[in-house]
Amino acid sequence: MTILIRIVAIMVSTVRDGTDGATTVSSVEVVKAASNHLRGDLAQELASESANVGEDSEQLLKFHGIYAQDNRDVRRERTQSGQGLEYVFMIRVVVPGGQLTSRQWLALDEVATTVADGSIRLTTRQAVQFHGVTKGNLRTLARRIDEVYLSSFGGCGDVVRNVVVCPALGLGDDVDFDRGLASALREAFRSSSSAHWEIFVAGDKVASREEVERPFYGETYLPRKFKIAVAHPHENCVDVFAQDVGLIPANDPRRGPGFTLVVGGGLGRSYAQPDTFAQLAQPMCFVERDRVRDVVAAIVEVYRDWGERGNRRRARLKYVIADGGLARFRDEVQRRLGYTLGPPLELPSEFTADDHLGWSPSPSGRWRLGLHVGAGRVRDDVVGAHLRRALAQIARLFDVTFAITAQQNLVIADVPHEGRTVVEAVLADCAVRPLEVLGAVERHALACPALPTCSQALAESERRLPDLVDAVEGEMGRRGVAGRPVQLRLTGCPNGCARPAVAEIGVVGRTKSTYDLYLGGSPRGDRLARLYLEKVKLDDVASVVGPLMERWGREGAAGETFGDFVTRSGVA
Ligand code: SRM
Ligand code: SF4
Repeated sequence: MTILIRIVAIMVSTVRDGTDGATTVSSVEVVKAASNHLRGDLAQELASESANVGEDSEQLLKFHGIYAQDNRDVRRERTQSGQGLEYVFMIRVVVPGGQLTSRQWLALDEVATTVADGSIRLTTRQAVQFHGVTKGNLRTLARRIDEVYLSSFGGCGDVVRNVVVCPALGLGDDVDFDRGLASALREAFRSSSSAHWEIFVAGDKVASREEVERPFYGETYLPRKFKIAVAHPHENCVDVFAQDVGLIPANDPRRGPGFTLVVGGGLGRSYAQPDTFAQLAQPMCFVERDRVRDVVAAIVEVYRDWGERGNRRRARLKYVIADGGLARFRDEVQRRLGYTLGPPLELPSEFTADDHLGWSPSPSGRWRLGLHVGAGRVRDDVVGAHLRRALAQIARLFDVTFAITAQQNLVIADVPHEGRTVVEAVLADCAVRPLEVLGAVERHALACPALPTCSQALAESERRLPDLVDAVEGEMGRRGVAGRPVQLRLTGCPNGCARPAVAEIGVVGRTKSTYDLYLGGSPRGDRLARLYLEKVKLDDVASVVGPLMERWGREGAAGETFGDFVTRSGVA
């Protein structure tokens, strides 16, 4: 990038905050402004011999759904031996509402073998990640998934991210709900730059593609990421209160079907910055169905203009609302819309969370099977099981829908009645563990990828989850509460990608060998867990929670969850 472009970028990227005062912008803002709608030097850098890309391109790649990483397992020895880092890339494919066809699944399965590390990783936002891709294979991957109408564009970066929808709702269980809402929102908030197509798919410029960015993104896009989820009217498997905007379907007697809109949630924190915190989204208004897109666009615009552009750690919508107040924010959204928003409806009193596992009939007369996927990692040869092979076989046999859940699991939907036994036989043949043998903690446990790929990881996560689950389940057996469901979520740092901040037991990486222990979130996702103990070794987590679980068994009310018990009894 030439010096002149950078200077111009610095000048144009001085933005104004809500108080009309000029702010200094971060270096990422400068890169965005000078990028010619997310192009920068990407084409040249991808064509170069080098195994990695420069810093500016790293930032731009994120908008294309690509993270530049290195294998941290070998970082030290390679650096010591002067070899340099082992550069690999992670690609996050956008899957609105988590739904894929059999054909799309087979394309992902193929890519996992041909250009990635052999695994398909289902994310906590119903997307798909590929790990261990080399720079030279990025275009191959983009082209292959484009053939089945998939893309990683917008999987990361300062844009509206993958829209999450409760799978039951997305698969059409509620007649009042538009099954296509996730895709419609994806389309509405997808960047209109043709940069991704040019650089990764077509390989050259296609004149007919749009060149003007959408008004709500402008030249410098959003201050940071923006997350939207749609809950089921009666259950919260998507963690709707952890989102920038959460939509809870509701029926207003006067205004008809629509959504209670909650706003300003987010779970990431930074140890280095005490003014960062996890925050639940608050109810802001009721929105009629046909106004959803416009209202969300107005919210995104206010965030674009008022959000922090200097300190990226405080650049999320939750801080705009926490600092300026919900009333001021709502007033501004209404002013831009030109009409008054209705007050939010009462949240449903029975708001539970379903994990969508096991067989269930669908209203269309077909069947669904929810499969547990440990930490979302679909691969072969995990303790003798071949889940990836089984899923590919099912995709070849049936025209089904694969619906990824926000718990990193997979629902195989639209299975014909007579196909049930075939699906079961395929799974058994590939030694996929049936639901009945899963432990109560294992069934609900989540873990983020952390080491060796995540550059932000302070500690292990996904790789240590099985040990932690075994230890907690063992402790529960000894404490007389075996088999009772408990939600355990483990992350390698406080960014909170597996949402430990709302878990009954949240274990959050603090140093290489210690974790902070949070207790008291709720399976309904409507309460933050509290810090219980700092710097615990992972091997000690089970023995720390053991005595509390024994008390839960002894003193807890009938049916009371662990998170509710520790909160009610004041333990956490
Ligand atoms: Fe996340 C960054 C993985 C859901 C909060 N997240 C990252 C990165 C990209 C690390 C990085 O910046 O270099 C991780 C990639 C690691 C790797 O090797 O794969 C990463 N996040 C994930 C996934 C794959 C975790 C998973 O186990 O599935 C999830 C992908 C979601 C998707 O498909 O889009 C994922 N991340 C979340 C969630 C949960 C959610 O959205 O429901 C959160 C908490 C909610 C929130 O946003 O507050 C989350 N991730 C973060 C943060 C903190 C953001 C903040 O503003 O506080 C970061 C750090 C950052 O953005 O700089 C981060
Ligand atoms: Fe990486 Fe931290 Fe997210 Fe885990 S929680 S994937 S360690 S950023």
